[in-house]
Amino acid sequence: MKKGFIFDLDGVITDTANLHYIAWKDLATMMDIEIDLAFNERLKGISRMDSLERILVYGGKENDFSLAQKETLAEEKNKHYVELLQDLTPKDLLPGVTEFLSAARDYQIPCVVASASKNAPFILQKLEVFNMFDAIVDPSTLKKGKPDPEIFIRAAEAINLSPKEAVGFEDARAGIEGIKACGMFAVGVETTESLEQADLRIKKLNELSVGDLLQK
Ligand code: G16
Ligand code: MG
Repeated sequence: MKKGFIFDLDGVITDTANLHYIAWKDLATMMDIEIDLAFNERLKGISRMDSLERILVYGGKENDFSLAQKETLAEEKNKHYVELLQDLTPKDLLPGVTEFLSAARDYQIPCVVASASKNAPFILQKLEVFNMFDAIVDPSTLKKGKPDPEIFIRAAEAINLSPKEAVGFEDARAGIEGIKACGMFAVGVETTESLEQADLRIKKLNELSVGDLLQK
């Protein structure tokens, strides 16, 4: 019997991958690096600084910048990304999310956000679902990013559960790996990536019944 739900944000609650892509692509172009949508898949679920590192390695420029310069570049990308987030509304919630969160509330099942994004609280406010969550893990307090399970362990702790008592929802391979590594039941939301490692694979949250999931 499961007692809590742990949600990734980008790709599960809403899809801001394209906004991340626009902001990264602009920054990469400025550095003479060409990225495409296929490469963007490799940035899903990966923290801001790790994403920048991957872009620099991809462009063969990993030794061209100091840490301070990289921090400035990451800040620039974030400024652009936050500008793009201003237009977000509840219409940008992925199908079935509101219904699923309401059903979880009816069953008195706590919900937590385990996102690599430091913008998660702002995004949840724009989507008008901030109050549907009992906790949001602060990614700046983590030692390691996904695929490390730390964020999912911390999310379960926030609602006084062990990872085995919770269900984790993820759209990225790195996230599914983290969920499985701490013994949590993994629901893979397959948008673009296929998630063979997940215990249950769906396309949209509205395919699931909260009652059935709690029995897993
Ligand atoms: C998201 C995205 C990643 C992004 C990361 C950090 O993670 O999938 O592409 O790099 O957050 O975001 P920010 O720059 O806003 O801190 P998730 O875990 O919600 O899929
Ligand atoms: Mg994601």
